[in-house]
Amino acid sequence: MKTRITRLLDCEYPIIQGGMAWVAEHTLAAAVTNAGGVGLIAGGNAPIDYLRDQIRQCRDAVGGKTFGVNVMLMSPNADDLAQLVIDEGVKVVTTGAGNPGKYMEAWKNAGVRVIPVVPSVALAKRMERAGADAVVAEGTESGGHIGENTTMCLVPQVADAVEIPVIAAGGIADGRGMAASFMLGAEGVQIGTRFLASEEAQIHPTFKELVLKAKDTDSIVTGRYTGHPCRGIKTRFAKQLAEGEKNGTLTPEAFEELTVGALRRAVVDGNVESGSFLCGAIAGMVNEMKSCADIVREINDGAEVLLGIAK
Ligand code: TUI
Repeated sequence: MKTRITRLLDCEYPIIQGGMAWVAEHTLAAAVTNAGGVGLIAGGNAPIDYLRDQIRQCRDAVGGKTFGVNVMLMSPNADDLAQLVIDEGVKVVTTGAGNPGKYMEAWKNAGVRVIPVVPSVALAKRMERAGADAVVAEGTESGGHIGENTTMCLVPQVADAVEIPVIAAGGIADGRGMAASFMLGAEGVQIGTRFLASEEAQIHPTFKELVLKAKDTDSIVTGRYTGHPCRGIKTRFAKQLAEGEKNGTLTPEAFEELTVGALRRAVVDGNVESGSFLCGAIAGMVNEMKSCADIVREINDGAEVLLGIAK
């Protein structure tokens, strides 16, 4: 399938991988890129030397094919990572959790394709004016830090509001979700949760088990009162956070303290007592481990059949 996204990113399929902190390292990113999509290395809060090494290992593994970096704008390392992607000649950057306006000029001058992730029409329009090449319209079904609008409502409104191509995200894990996104005006999809249950994802087996076993009702949003709502698997720990938030026994400060380092505890340690297993609401539909190549091909081929453009 060819769209403005496959042309912009020089890839076979208009499928990009979500920039999941701690999860999206070079092995996963390279696997998605080598499958014909666009893999991303997530900056998260990681140190710059580590990320430089990740970028180089990914580049070595993909033989000239396109991969990118996700810059989490709340990270204290965001300025340094913004420069690193330029220094390393990374071709694609997505951003999350903020407005990347201050980096836009430097990235554009360096020829980087800039794709901000946005939770609203207003931010999509602002990003287009600032020179973004495309936007990811991310619905509240997504894992991690989320806005309030749903994918179904957000994608068509963003597609109507901007001229640049729109990539849909949030709740997409098969060909039906991709085809539906295209019907809403998207020209690509960003997928995170489906890749958690991939053979190449270098995450703790407990995390994969939680995703594979999740039902439709097994995700929960916590932290709305901190200003940074996050969706993840409804573990006992997540339920305790939600309860403390609701009944007032956990102050926002105490909440932040409990969740510092919680992504690492989930992804690296598989710690269900105090880890935050961020993932999207579509986890209930992810029931089988597969290779990234199979995931990308099946989603794309499924969408092509539904859209009536299969060869
Ligand atoms: O960024 C994400 N997902 C994330 S980031 C993350 S790490 C984190 N952990 C705890 C608290 C905060 C971050 C885990 N998952 N997705 C993209 C996304 N961007 N979702 C929402 C936004 C967003 C929100 C506000 C983008 C822009 C924005 O703009 C505010 C402004 O400055 O105008």
